[in-house]
Amino acid sequence: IADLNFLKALPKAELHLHIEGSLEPELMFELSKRNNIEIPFSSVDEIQAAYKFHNLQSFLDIYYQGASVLIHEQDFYDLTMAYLKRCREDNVVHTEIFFDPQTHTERGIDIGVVIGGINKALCDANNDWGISSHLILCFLRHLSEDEAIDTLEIAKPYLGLIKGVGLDSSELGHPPSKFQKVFAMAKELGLERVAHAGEEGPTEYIVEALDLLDVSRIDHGVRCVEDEALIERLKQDNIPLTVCPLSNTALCVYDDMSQHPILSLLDRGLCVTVNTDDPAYFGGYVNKNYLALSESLNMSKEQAKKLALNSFKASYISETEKQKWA
Ligand code: ES4
Ligand code: ZN
Repeated sequence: IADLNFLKALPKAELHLHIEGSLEPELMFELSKRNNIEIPFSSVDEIQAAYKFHNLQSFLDIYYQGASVLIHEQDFYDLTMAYLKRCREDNVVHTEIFFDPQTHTERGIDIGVVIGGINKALCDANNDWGISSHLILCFLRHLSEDEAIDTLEIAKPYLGLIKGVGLDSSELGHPPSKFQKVFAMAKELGLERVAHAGEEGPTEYIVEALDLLDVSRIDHGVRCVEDEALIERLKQDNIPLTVCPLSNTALCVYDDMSQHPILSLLDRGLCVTVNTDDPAYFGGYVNKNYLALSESLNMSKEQAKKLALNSFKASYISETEKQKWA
């Protein structure tokens, strides 16, 4: 069985991380004071006590509220730098970071402030620690496609800093088909495409993301286990899944980690990867997610190595960079 020291030593990439979901209660509390933003908690302990979720929506409500303390470029820098420190501790040498511009522009924060602060931290971590990264702009699927198109429009001056687009937030009732136009525009602009699908939503949403949004990765995707033909297609077409074990148990997608299908999907030849999603809310960073698989699913060292290798294969680093980790 792969123990923590073995897992720590493996070089890993993270491909599914919402930067707003890395806001630890301590920093949230500090920023609420620094920026004079009211949050309905009077201590770090009270914030932590509120983190009991029963589905995706019950989490999202608290997650958007937490993000309201982020105002200045320095706040986005501090947020991102704190996450990158955790990457360094966990031997995560490459990370592809989601951010939700609409969570901030809706509150009157300029997208340049958001991207500027995040990007400065990414540059510093690359220079100081050799951690490489890409940024993926996510559209909030509970909002309209027109609002997603507006967001892509205001991001145009920053496209040199953005690798791709994604689709997140409330999945049920907001199928990928709703965003066909904006994903076609993103493709035209040369951006990579990913989408959350098959976390809470049905397998049809995974198929739609592939057919209508032309995505090259699926975020979560765990409900593919319900459709044999889909599993075969994901394998044939080499579509990776960015799986988030501790997220899935925190949001009650599975009652217990022992029920998680990630290792059986791995053994069936799918390119599955291990990620944190929203580590400040779901109880741990990358190594803790790997460790949970060892403890609950008896993950072997071979399986852990394969998962770490998959994280580079599934990433958007160049083929020459991939050689380094092969
Ligand atoms: C998310 Cl776990 C999850 N699912 C969908 N959207 C999200 N945004 C942040 N975390
Ligand atoms: Zn996610």
